[in-house]
Amino acid sequence: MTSNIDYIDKIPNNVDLGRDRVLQRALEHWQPAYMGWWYDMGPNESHNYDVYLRTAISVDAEGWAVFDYVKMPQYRWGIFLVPPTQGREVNFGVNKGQPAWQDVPGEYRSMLRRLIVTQGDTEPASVEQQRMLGMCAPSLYDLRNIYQVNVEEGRHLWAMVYLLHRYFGRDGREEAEALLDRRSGDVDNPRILGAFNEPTPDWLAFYMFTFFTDRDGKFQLSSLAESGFDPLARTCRFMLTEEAHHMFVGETGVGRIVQRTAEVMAENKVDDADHVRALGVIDLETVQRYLNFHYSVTLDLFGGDVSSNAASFYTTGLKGRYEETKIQDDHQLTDATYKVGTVKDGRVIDEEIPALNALNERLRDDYIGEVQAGVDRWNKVIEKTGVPFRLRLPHKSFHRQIGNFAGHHISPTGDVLTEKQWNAKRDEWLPSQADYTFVQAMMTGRVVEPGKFANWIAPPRRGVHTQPIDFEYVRFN
Ligand code: BYC
Repeated sequence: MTSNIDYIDKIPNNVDLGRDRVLQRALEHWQPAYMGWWYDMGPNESHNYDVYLRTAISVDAEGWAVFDYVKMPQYRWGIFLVPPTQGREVNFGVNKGQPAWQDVPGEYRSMLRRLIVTQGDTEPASVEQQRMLGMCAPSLYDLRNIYQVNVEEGRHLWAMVYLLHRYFGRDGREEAEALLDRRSGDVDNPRILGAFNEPTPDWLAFYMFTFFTDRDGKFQLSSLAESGFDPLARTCRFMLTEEAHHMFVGETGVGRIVQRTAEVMAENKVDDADHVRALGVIDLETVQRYLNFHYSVTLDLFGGDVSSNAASFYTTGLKGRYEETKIQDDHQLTDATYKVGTVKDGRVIDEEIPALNALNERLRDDYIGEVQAGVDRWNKVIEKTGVPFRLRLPHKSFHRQIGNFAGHHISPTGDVLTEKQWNAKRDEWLPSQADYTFVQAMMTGRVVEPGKFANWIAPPRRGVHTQPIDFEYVRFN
């Protein structure tokens, strides 16, 4: 096991793949199926483009990436784990203090496989959701960024498929094939989790997705990086270094949209949404509705507020809390309690439940803290222009399909309404068909001149890596 990655093998890796011929052959067998999926479901019409991408060359914190032009089908997808930590232990649950597992404990096999499959399923799903967006990119800079995100999601799929092939034998190989068969939004064979079956129809949705939903990725991967199953922990640690860029794309993307809108509003002294739209930018009310949608469907990704699955994942040592080893407590949670929201007598209230059953809610709360900080930064951008509008996170009970709030009709301020009352307000709170039509009408063609940006988005502060903003990030050939 080295930090440097072997690019001589057909499948780049730092796990000495060549030593295990059976595994290597199985993965080489899966590789063409993966490429078939990429050609069918990867970014539309992109296969011959030269894209200025980063590729991992080492798993060291410093110098892990090189930047160069790559045709995406030739991107070197592979298997990269951070090196093992000598003497690492299971750090929580009933097995706390045991040496971390290098193999799958038999009794936890199906639970672990389910976690890995659920994680793996999200990666190709997001590529499928975003596949048409390259056709209406606001600049070459943004186009390159979405492609970077897409190839790295493809690599994250490889990360989970490696674990399935290496540790789960035949059913692992079957699961790896099924990961290429399910399709985002397919009625008969959908992706596993709700948000990954929602369309990502435009660039505002894409930036919201990478800000909100990729950040769920960060928190889930962080919890899995605490796993007592060491290969999972090590692969998730490296995935997290890639994830950071995706959230950067989301935060700066939304930030640049609200900046542009607020600047145009201030310049023209308009605040009414119709007037703002007439100036060719996205009104902040529409941005708020997209925010409400992506935030609420992403909150659902954390699972039920009360979850015996989550308790089992923790007790067994398979999935920890966010930054588990930095928390000062017994790491068993036998007597601890935690507050979760629920609806009682027509009101949202908190109730105290055993902390073990509330682990999804706890992770959701950690996530909400980080998301709020990002929204505050967007508001600073708006504030600087003098425009009084502020973006707000809706109450966490709003528009939920999973957990205690599912089936209730709750407003963004957390008031429980009747279905009729809620429906009457729906289009004020969530993007309507008219909103989608408006946003998409603004994004019909793509901007291909280096250094030029669509009217509805501000340029970024700097380019990619060391390149200027007007660099030719994508060559169409
Ligand atoms: N949609 O006990 P419960 C990422 C199911 S994102 C549909 O409450 P549990 C990325 C659940 O599966 C991170 N179904 O939940 C981002 C269970 O079904 P079964 C992805 C849902 O099990 C952007 C039942 O409801 N990684 O990486 O405690 C781009 C009862 O569930 C949903 C992970 O999620 C939903 N939203 O927790 C690319 C980590 N929620 O088993 C990538 C791995 C729940 O009864 N997954 N259900 O049929 C997990 O840790 C857990 O599976 C979950 C659910 C946290 C997702």
